[in-house]
Amino acid sequence: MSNTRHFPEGFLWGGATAANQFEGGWKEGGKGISVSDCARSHLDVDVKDYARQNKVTTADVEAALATDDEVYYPKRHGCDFYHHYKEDIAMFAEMGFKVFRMSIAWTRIFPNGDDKEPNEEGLKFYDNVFDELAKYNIEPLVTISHYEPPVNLLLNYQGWYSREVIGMFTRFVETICKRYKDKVKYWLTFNEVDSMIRHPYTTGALIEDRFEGKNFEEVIFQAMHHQFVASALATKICHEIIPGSKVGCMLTKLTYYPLTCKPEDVLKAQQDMRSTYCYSDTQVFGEYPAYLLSRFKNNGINIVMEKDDLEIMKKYPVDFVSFSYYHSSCSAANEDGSIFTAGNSTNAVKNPYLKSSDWGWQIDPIGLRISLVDLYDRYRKPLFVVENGLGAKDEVLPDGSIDDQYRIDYYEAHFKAMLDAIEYDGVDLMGYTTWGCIDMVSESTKQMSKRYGFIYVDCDDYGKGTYKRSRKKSFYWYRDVIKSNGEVLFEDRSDEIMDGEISGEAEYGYC
Ligand code: BGP
Repeated sequence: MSNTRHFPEGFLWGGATAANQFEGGWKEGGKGISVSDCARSHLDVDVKDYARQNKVTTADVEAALATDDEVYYPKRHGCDFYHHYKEDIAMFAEMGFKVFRMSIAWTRIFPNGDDKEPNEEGLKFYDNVFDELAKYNIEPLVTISHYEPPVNLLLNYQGWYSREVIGMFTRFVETICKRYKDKVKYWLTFNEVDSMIRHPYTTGALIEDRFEGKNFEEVIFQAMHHQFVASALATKICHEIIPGSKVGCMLTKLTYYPLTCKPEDVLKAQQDMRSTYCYSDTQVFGEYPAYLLSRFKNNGINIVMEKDDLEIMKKYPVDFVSFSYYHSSCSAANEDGSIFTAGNSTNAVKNPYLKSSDWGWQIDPIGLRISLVDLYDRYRKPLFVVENGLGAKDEVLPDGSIDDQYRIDYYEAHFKAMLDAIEYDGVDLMGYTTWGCIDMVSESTKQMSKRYGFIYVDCDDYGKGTYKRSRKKSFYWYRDVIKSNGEVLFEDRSDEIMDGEISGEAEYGYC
């Protein structure tokens, strides 16, 4: 017996990538060097040790700039989309993608950020990519800044702490909006704008040792203030140059549950949630929430603002809210004796009811529904899940196939939770792009072995391999989900259950 539940007409199914982890060609076509090109992998440390991985010094950047090595700087080669884009887009089309999320590397257009003229070869590359997508009726969803500030801004300015960077960024935005006005309708300003707190180097081109004598928390919030103003100006520019364009903010949705019903734990969970909402609150409502202003006051943080900043932020809020969701975590007022696990560039108190991925991220499809409901109730703006997925170790079998049933189980449970949020909770969800629809270098650990894709890329943690693409089992499954607009998720599988292959509850890979 089949059921007719399905996603709304026109639902934007697709996949997501970012130039800094996927594109490669780091020195080709006139491209300049970005902070991500200088991000060293940490194959030699515990993958859960994010604090160490996120700590970058000026000496680290100087060492990176002195070498062309790609083994320890894997974002330099990425997965070579630069040379494989036609083949990759054809495979996305084969899966039936309606939308493809990608970023434009700032350094491909303005190699140093402060250049007078844009780099024509870089502009042409993205023309080619957008034209290829158009051939298959795939809408691009473009992240303007996804961990790609030019390293020049770090070395010769003060990264996003410097006010001048706003002008450089808006020139970049104006250039790409004018160039791609007939090709790109959906835009995101800053990927995970909140991530400046967790990894100020990649998000804001900030290194603590360059701000001696300053309160680094204040430096981070000053840089973030500049990104808020830049984001509002980018929204204005997009709307003016491309009538009908839609511009979204992008936040890391870190969902916290109280570890117990002790009021102290509940309060801690509320505060933890606010610590992630404060940035989207600012971009959606166009003003700093009172609780963030209190934090500034209580921590002695003084943000320097120009006369019109608050007015600009108020005048140009985002059109929709996009977010990444990978896991949930627990909050405990007293963390003594708590078990910790890894999360998305953060550490989390473990939830005893959840299993975790190979990298320790706790798998929680219901948490996605809870997140959607919370965000929609809070903002009443269309939502877009632009990252969600399972980083796992895949094994290529002797016949070349990859049986990633664990990934299918993960997605199936999350898709059902998403549809519940739409159908039962009234959430307005525009679309969904899986993170890493094709394998690429991981952001946190810079590993290739942490794979998210439906498409396998033959490349190891040291960059060795043919870079040949192949289809995993999940490739065909996602194709069927998109083709049926989700109906296939509800097909009767009693035969399979009798064979003992599938149970009502998804089983996930975990460590
Ligand atoms: C998000 C980033 C992505 C991506 C993803 C998965 O925070 O926006 O760039 O990489 O997390 O994280 P990781 O690659 O560390 O597994």
